[in-house]
Amino acid sequence: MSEFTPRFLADYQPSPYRIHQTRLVIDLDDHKTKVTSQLSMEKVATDSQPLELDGEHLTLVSLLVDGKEIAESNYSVSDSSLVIEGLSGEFTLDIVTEIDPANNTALEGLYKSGQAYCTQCEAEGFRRITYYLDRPDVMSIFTTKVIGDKASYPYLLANGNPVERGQLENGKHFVTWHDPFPKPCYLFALVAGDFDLLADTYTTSSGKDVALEIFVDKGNRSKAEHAMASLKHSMRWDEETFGLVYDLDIYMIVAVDFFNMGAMENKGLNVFNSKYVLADTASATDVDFFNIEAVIAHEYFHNWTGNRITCRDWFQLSLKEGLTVFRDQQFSADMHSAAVTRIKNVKVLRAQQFAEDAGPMSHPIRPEKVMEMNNFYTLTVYEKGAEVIRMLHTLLGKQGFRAGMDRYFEKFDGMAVTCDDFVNAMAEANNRDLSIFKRWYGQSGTPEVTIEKRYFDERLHLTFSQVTPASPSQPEKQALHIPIKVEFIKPASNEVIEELLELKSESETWSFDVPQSTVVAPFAEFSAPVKVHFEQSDDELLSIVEHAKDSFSVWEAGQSILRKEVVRLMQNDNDEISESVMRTFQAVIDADIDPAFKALMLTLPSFDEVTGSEQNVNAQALVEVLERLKIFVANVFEQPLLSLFDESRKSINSDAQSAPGQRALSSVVLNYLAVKPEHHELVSKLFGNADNMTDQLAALTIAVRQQTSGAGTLLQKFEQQWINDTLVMDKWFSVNTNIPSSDLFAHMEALKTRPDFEMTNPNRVRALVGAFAMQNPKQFHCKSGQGYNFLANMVVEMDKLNPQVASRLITPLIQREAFSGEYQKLMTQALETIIQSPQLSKDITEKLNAALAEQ
Ligand code: B3K
Ligand code: ZN
Repeated sequence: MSEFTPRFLADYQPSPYRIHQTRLVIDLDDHKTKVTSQLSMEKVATDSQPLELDGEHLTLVSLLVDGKEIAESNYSVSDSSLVIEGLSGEFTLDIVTEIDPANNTALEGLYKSGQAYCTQCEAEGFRRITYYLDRPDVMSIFTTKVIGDKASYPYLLANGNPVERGQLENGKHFVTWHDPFPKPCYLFALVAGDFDLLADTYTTSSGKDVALEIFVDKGNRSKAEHAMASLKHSMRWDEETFGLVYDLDIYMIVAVDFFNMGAMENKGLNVFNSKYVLADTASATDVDFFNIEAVIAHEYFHNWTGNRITCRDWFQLSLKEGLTVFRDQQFSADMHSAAVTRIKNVKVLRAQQFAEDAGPMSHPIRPEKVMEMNNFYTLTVYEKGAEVIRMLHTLLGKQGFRAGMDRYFEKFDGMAVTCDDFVNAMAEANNRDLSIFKRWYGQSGTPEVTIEKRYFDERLHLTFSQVTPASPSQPEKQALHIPIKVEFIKPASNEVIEELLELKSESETWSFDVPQSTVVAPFAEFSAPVKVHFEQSDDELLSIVEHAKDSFSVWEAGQSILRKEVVRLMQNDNDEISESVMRTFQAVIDADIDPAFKALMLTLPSFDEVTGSEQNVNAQALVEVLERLKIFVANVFEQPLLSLFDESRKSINSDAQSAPGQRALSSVVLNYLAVKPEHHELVSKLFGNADNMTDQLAALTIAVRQQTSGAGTLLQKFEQQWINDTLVMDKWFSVNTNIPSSDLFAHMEALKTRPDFEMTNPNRVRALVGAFAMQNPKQFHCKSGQGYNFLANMVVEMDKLNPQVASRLITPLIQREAFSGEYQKLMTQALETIIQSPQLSKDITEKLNAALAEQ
């Protein structure tokens, strides 16, 4: 099992060799693409280390050093490297390799997505294209000549600017691209295909015209308009917010159907999963529109945070990812409701990152040990990483943060640096000591903060104590620097006072000159990614719901009441639902607030949000309690909910910015009403009248989850309408996995045999397998273990084709910590079946090792 070895951050050594220039000629062919690479190199180390180039799945055709063949005794080739001895000073390598893109189902390196060629090199995919120093601190100037058949591949794209193009024999043509900015090879990209092109221009704040080009499958041009608008908004926002202006003459985005993740920020040539580009109101939901804008922005922002300044080594991934996620979150907050955006970010963090941090793959945002780098593109590195950046923003203020960013670019532009370099720039520019703060980078696990409140001497005394649970690799955890924004709500006047506290030791007490029954709302804006233990009465929480200034605190107080109720009901299953839940719902239904915010306030904590913070959970009991609460709300508030549904439907003006919020509210409300068969007609009506995907999909999902009498017919209608739209059919596959009864398993087996279920397409596999495991807790955690076994089998099948995607799918099976013993046992049994399979990938092996070592 352990033929794979991990790498350690502590072992970092600078590269003994540099690559000044990289000149590539790539002659495309489905099974025999010829890659000619000319590298102008220099040995910078003085010892006798040989040159060890990375290379996988390559056939070496020829090798020249300074134009001459070298003796076979001077080099050796293995399945992961090409090692050359006896090099010194400056020299040139000419390496010719052959690759087989059409059989590349791992979708790393050069591969085919439908009829087009495209690449994915981050983290270590360039080594599947040619032998190279495949590490982010080796930065080189790239010139790339792409050769392909002109009729099949009219567009030949690579990074930078096009400098030459021409005709060749046999119907071939070529385009040569030059990227003037030195970059690591993970940012290399090549695309060849026949596309529709949406073209536009953007004039930067410094007056330069930039060509913007979005390439999509034929017939989809109009579906790229939203992506284009999002790109322009992102460019403007980065100029206004951080003074960052785009640096090349052209910015290209290509949408492909076969892609392992969301998108990739290759310099000047982003490659995107088509899911994050294509949208129109008929086929994409409001959430899709929001996500497209966020991902377009994220990849664009990487041009500075990631590309101009990149990572010294992959352990520093959060340097670019945490920072860029923070930037895209701030952008979304500025473009939409800041409150709603923040709450949605926190929901993801608490439901998913907290579970990761409690599970076997728990790691600091700067990991110390990695076996397969692709396993570390995690919620921890991305989302917790963004929270760490946000804490700096909170501690330093908007201007201080900007000063730190300016310092970071002054010092490190064009370099490959570390997370410490970033924090040092922030500290220097603000003259602050951030040495304790840096511990956030090296310590794993979710810190827990306990708050104690006492009143004496006419002052309120608040004691904050922190502890981060020990983990196998870190038995001793240190105190962290935790910014705590607190709101005090004074009695009678309901006047609100805000304070920012900085907890830097295990425990500290602060005193405040406020009246005795002042209500405390801690962690306003969710000012730190921690779990909070604070005994508060339902009356105090309701007072926060009604009077706090910060919307996050308002939402959080409402959710606390509901979470407490869920936990209580799980322990005492015959109990009545409490008065406080009624009062909370009543207050929210009556409140005159933004519909999108109201929708969030009316949403019960999700299954994952509860398991993200509780232990020893009986999964079926939790499903049942959440269902009971839903029925209770539907019964008690039937009339007000019906009115709310009517009102929100009537007030939708599909052209207005408020439409997504109104639609979200109406579907949250309908989700309650639909527990009563007499309201099923509302569901089919919403489906039948829908002129947009948001309503159509919401109605279909509710129908399937409630198993309304018309659910089957709606599924068929939806399929007939959208059978030719791959992205919409992904939604259809997902909805099918929401069937709450155990008939689901036979149904999923049938879905797998459909000709349009392709195991080689990650979106399709995620739509079926991922959606099942994430969206249907009742069947995933069924007591027969069938849900776990289904996932285990799919992981094994997928691992043979695409390890990276398989390794993501396995997540819900390894995160057993929250569940009670019987569930943990069944999950472990499913994992043990996976380990029986021969030739598991490095990706899956790393996760299984971690998960099974825990037992
Ligand atoms: N940087 C890429 C992620 C690459 C993942 C490789 N397994 C997309 C992003 O974060 O913007
Ligand atoms: Zn990113």
